[in-house]
Amino acid sequence: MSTSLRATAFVAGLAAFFALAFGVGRVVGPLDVEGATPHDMGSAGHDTSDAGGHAGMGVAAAPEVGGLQSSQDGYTLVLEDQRLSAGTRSVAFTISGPDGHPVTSYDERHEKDLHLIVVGRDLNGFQHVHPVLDQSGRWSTDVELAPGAWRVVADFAPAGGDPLVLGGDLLVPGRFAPAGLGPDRRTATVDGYDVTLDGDLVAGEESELTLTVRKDGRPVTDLDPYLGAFGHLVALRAGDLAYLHVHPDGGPGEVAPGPGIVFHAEVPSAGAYRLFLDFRHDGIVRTAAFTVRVGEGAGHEH
Ligand SMILES: [Cu+2]
Repeated sequence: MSTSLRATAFVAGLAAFFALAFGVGRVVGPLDVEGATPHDMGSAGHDTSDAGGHAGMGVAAAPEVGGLQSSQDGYTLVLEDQRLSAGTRSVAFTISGPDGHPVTSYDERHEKDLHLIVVGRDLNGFQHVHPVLDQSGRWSTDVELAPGAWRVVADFAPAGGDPLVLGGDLLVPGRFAPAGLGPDRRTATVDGYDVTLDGDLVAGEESELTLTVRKDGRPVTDLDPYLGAFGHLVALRAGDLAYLHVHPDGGPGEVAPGPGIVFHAEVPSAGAYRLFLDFRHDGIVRTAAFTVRVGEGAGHEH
């Protein structure tokens, strides 16, 4: 191949890569979030503070998803570096407010002022971390980065304001072989724990999911509370990484500490989703990952 041909192929390859990394989100999801700002998914479907809610409305209101844009309602996620090298790296950012200055005051939700999800665009490498805020409004935390395109999703509520979920891209140079989504996966094994997902997600409808934790084949009945719940479930839609954060029915003291953790979740559309369950046992937080495809309409089965 001549040099110019090679350059052309390289540019075409780059263009394809960027189309994949940045374009897909804009064309895949017919996601109308107008009038439906992403709310705290902890109360998915039960939020009565929002006049009208989304249940029982004549027009199907968009389920609450977030993370698709870097700026909303005057608040902007500003990543200090949009390119970082691979390895254990400090990711730093600010949330700039309507006055243009970094927000320094937040309302705590689930025991933290801000929840940060860092995940590969291919839905691998999921990390749910809690950055540290300094007096200037700068957040920072260490994350593990492999080469590829990453998504950074910040879930927070500015003091006195509505909850927001903002997302930004982070690029890590190097040799990158994107992993395929793979087949549906309803059982995950992590550090000797088997976690099973029961229940079906239905597009545009709330449905019940039960995640059951076993260790060495025996049900775990003494899960530790983690950030005010026995489990935290994040769902990300393949293709654009639309984000849903779901919390269980009832907290510690209200429901049994395992083996089953019951969630109510609503996904905005048909398609493939990866679900990540964070749970804590014997003092250690672990993450179980599942892959679920959601069909059009109700009761889809494979
Ligand atoms: Cu969190």
